[in-house]
Amino acid sequence: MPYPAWLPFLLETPDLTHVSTPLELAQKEINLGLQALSAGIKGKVTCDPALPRDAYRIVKSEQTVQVHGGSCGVLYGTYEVLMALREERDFPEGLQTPQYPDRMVNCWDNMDGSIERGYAGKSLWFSGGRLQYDEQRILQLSRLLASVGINVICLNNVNVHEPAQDLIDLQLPDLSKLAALFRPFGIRLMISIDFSQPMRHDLSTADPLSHEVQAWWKNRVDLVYREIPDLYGFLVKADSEHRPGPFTYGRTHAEGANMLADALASHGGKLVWRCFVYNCTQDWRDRKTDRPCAAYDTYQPLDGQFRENVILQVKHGPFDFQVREPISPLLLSMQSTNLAMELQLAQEYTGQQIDLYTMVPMWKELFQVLPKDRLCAIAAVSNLGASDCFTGHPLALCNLFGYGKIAWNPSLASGDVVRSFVRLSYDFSQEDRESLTGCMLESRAIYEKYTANLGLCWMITPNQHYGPNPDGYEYQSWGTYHKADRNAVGIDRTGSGTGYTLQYPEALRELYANVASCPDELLLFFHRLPYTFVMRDGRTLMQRLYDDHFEGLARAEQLTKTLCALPFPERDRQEIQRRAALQVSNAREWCDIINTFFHRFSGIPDEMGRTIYD
Ligand code: GCW
Repeated sequence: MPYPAWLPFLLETPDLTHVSTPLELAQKEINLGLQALSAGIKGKVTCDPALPRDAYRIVKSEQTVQVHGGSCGVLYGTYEVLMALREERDFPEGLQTPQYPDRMVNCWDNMDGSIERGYAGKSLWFSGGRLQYDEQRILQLSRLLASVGINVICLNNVNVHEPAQDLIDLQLPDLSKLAALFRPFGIRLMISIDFSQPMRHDLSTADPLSHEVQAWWKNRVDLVYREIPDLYGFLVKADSEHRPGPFTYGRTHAEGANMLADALASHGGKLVWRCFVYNCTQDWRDRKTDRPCAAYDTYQPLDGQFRENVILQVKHGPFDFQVREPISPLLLSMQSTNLAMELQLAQEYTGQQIDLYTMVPMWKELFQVLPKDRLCAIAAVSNLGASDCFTGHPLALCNLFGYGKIAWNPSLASGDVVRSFVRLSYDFSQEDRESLTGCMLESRAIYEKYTANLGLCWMITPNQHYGPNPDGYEYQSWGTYHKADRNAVGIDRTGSGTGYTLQYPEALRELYANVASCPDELLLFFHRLPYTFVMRDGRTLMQRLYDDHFEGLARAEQLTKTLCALPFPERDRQEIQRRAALQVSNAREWCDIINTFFHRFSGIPDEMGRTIYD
């Protein structure tokens, strides 16, 4: 079933026969779009090879709107024209260029059709061990991605299980066909590879310093580029959560990444190397190892040793996409290495596309501390799947939309991005639009309050990662502890504790290390504090834990009431209402279980006398 998402006025898919470039596509799209919008003006698209690839300029006269752009900018400018008309706003003035040249989506799709941490149905392109897809849906998806400037898609899971290892061996012709579908949209494919791949081809080692291994990769890459000359490159998860990597051979990650980068270099390919490396077999009794320190400890000493076509991809926080984490200090410390920041659109720890959770305000916090020019690229784990609306929850589409917008221009205000999404997606009155925008903008703060607030992380049900289980990860090997006892909770990560704060540049180090200046939202991430600790607002820590949870639940109930009263089209209404009801019961479980958990430890009653189940 076609689902136009935020482009409902573009129901008709352009005829792609004979279309192979973004310029040809843009010329079709502008005519289709202006007609659909009954804009009463003509459109003209021209490509100016002197402009940067993604740049465009929109020039409007009485009867025409012209888009001048670089080879992909023509298409971005075209979608901008159509969306601005639909939103009844002005066209942007002057030359528009993106902040980051490479704006990537990483899909964790497995070849059996399942998606690791996928909450929107099956894979859109894998099934039964091979590539298999509905062309129309791929075109629809490409259009969505291109309309917000996303230009790279990694098709397969970073955990490269069998048979995905065959992708670059046996399935090249099929990959090449899929690449051709994405190409007119300016979207390039990327493939996740397994570091030990040569060993499936009769080599006895995958040592990056072995000449035989280097030659094997060079040869493999040449074959791949013969079929897909514009492949973006390879994505690698190595020495992470039991994946193979250079550590097996006593080599550094610079040696591992550079070997692959050298094989890709002559084709202009990039090697994207993930920095999600930590000890996942930690003994919970070990109080010295502190997982958030791991990425910096591994990679910072290697700064400057990576080839020019290597990009280190770093998760935005030092743990793993919790509802609130401080920015990864690795992102602030690598001066001479190409960096990409990794976000997660899939709501693994943030409500699994059941609970409403709009991420743009959370990302904006990162850009407040991250100098914009630190990154050369940006990546996000996909929230897509074969559900009708692509993201399971129709409003989770806003995270894909917002990601593209923010990746293009991180200075955009959260409210403007969400308002655009709402305006494009629904024919609502202004009052209803504002009310939906309000719900979406406060959704993250609400979720944080009823789940693990004040910088507490990992109180989630193990493996599944939905719903509360405050001690679920406490005695496991993943390095994810809160250490709650009858007096106190949290971990001292300052210089006198695990030393994690020492990884930050001075200003942030001071801010976080000092209890008096550490933001409330991160207090228990950085400090171990007694329940009787008096917070800035005069309440005790214990009271804040109770108050936030009751407030989070009450606001979740209100939020879902507001949502359910909005006149969504039938297509979305049922899904939104069903998920809203589940969100309220999830919020209630979280509120009651976390409050009971702390009450049992501390024995401190709620000052307001509300019910805490014991
Ligand atoms: O948090 C973990 C997820 C894994 C994921 C891993 C990663 C793809 O639970 O499912 O594996 O992060 O980012 O590599």
